[in-house]
Amino acid sequence: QASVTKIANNLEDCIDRNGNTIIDTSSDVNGDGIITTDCNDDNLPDDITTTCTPGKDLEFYGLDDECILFTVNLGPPSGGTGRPLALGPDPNRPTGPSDAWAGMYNTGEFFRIDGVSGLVEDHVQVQPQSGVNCNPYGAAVDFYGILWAPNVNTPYLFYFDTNDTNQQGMVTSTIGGGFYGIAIDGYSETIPDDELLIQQVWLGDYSGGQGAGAYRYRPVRDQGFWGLGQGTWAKAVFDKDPNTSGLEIRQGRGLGADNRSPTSFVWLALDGLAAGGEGHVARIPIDIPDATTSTFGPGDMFASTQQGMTGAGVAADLDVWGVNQSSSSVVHYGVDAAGNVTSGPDVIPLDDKPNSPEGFCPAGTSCKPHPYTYSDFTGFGLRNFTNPQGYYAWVETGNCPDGQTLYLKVEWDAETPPDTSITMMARSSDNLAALQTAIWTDKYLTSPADLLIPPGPLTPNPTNHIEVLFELTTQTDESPKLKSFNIVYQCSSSIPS
Ligand SMILES: [Ca+2]
Ligand SMILES: [Ca+2]
Ligand SMILES: [Ca+2]
Ligand SMILES: [Ca+2]
Repeated sequence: QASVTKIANNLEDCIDRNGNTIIDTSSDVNGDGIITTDCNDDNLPDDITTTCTPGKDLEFYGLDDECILFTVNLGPPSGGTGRPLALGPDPNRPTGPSDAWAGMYNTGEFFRIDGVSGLVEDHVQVQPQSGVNCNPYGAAVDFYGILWAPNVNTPYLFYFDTNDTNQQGMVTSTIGGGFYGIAIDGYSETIPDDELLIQQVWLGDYSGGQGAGAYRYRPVRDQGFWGLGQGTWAKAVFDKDPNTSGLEIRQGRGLGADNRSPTSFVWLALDGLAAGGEGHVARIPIDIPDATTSTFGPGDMFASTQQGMTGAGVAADLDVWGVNQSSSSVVHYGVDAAGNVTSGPDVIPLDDKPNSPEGFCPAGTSCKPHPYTYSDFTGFGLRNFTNPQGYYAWVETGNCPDGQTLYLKVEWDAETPPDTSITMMARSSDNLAALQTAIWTDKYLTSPADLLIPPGPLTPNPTNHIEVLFELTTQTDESPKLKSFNIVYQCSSSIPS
């Protein structure tokens, strides 16, 4: 059965389930650069009950790991093939975890999984389009809430609106197609006096052989849902690197876009899976010309020394990482502000039993890690393109007698360049613990916000505690600035009647 598992990345988000006051989670206890999964040398992964061989540290907790938050089973009890997974905003929860969209390759179904509870909140059957069944392989959600999902090794790109899931469509590449991984970029266009965020869809080209690369789809964004299928295509291909001993580049796989300026780049994994082939990270400027194929050479290809690169992605510091399925490793490249690769590949092995053969485990096959990703494994796309909002939250407690603080207004001073905005919403509670689950007002668009009238009123009020949440958004390179704010209240007993 297909499933989705959520794993916390920060210790503060993990749960001390066994009550021993510490978070029991896998880590590199002895500092040798790798987490050893088998400290008692029985060729089985350890868990919290494992007694290590003397001199070794327990570094791996398996399913006892207290940073594993939940697992959700999806689809039929057997036979389902879960493939695409993408994160997108929960409109009811502007702060905190995104929701996850998980798709089924063999049926074209998508499930919306709540990022906090793990409950399946929505089930979408993507309908056949023009006689083509949806067999989603990857997925990405864009800024507008559109989920894009290619059929693998075809020219078919499906999409639907996550906010209105009956709105579904498919667009067919006009420039060939053997789609694999998927990414969204931050491309925008200047329409007279206005900046329109377009966000292009990038797809690895799996069709194979020399000349592999990626496809770029540029949807029309100012014509409603219909316009999403009226866009234009381009292709980037890569010539063989003459300095590489391996013979072929083979397939384009996963990719990720950065947000460099003035030129942004997409970073593409070329898997190198031909015998002896070496994987490369390849670089494509996101504004390659429409309706044509742009060819790139060795200067835009960066050798990895590793095999089977399926993922390429951008880190928060704008450095680039490749993930190598065959070699069980990742590679890191230092990249400067202009997009020049300045260091690397730094190879980080993930195989903690390098001296054991591939079949060392009882299963007898595929016992090594073989990491596999072809989408947004760093979260860079989520933070910068899917959900680029910033937030500022503040909790204040009135100094009136218990339950008698009447919150009147929130005033703020801000700079909002064109196509940026700052909105505010508030919630209140008599006790602090309940504030975390209190209901927000709708968004106030301008200062001062009168908390006694719509889009409020704030409820309960009078009360004790208030939380205000400012949301800062931009559709350009410019950012809004919240310079100061003030919460106005009085004690309710002092209201003149
Ligand atoms: Ca614990
Ligand atoms: Ca270690
Ligand atoms: Ca073991
Ligand atoms: Ca949700």
